[in-house]
Amino acid sequence: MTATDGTAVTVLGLGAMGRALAEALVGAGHPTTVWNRSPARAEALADRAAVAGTLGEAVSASPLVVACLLDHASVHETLDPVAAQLAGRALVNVTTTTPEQARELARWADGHGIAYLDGAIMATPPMIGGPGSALLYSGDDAVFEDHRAQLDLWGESTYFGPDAGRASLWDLAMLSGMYVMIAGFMHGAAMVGSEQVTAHEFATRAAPFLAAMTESLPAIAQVIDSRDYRPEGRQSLEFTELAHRQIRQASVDQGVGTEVSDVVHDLVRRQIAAGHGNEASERVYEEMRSGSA
Ligand code: FVH
Repeated sequence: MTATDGTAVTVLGLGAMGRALAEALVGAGHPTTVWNRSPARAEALADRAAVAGTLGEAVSASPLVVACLLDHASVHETLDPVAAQLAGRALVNVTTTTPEQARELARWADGHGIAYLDGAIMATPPMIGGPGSALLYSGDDAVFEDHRAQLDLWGESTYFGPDAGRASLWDLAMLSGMYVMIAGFMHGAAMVGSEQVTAHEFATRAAPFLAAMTESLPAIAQVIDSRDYRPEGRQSLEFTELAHRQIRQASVDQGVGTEVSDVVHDLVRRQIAAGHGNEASERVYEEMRSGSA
């Protein structure tokens, strides 16, 4: 157990993630109070944490209250009835929300005299407190500074500024990259799977290839940030379009769905139709920024 400043912390929501957060606090010696809508999940921690009998007791037990619930609606459902008890306390909400939902919660908290820090967890529950666990925060900077020691127990903490929506925006942007990449992997697995190749076998080759491809993200970013889509040596939209046509034809021939690659193919074709065929494939970014995608 690490020596702590003894700050008491309350954790609301003991799903897979909330429990991991609470266990990290308990393990570091913080007096921890827990509450969960269905009491059985809280009772499982009774030997190490104080189990609050009511939500009001939970909130009143600590200067720092952490909410780790399902979604924005469940946060309001939980916190609205105890807004008065939360007044004067620090609320860190690590529930996944959209940026606008986070900003709405910040305004709600401000209206009730609650210091609000929004958080986004870039980790799975087993990763909490270990290497690779990163948490993004935005909102009240004093909450971030005053409770940095507690927040750092969960992973590397980064503060993105006073706009409470910022951490959520980064969170969902990174999740978009992850989900689309994994969908592309699954499409590839389905292609070779049509010839009895296991997904495992495909993964042994796809993982190092995709890892090598991610090394090119800074170079891609440089083209996008410069807004100069005619640098030497970049793959053109015309070339990328041909590759997508071939991916599509091969998928159809193998009896595999084309939905995932069709999305990218469409974006490429729209930029070509707008007269940019000879420009770098990074121009797809402009298609997305235009909001027409
Ligand atoms: N698990 C993960 O890998 C991800 C990693 C990235 C961040 N997320 C977000 O963390 C939030 C909680 O996720 P979780 O994994 O703990 O989720 P569950 O295990 O499903 O637990 C959900 C808890 O929320 C409680 N809850 C649901 N609805 C309500 C409600 N209307 N009022 C009060 N509490 C509610 C639920 O309670 P119960 O069902 O046990 O009674 C759980 O405590 C989430 O935003 C992820 O996106 C995790």
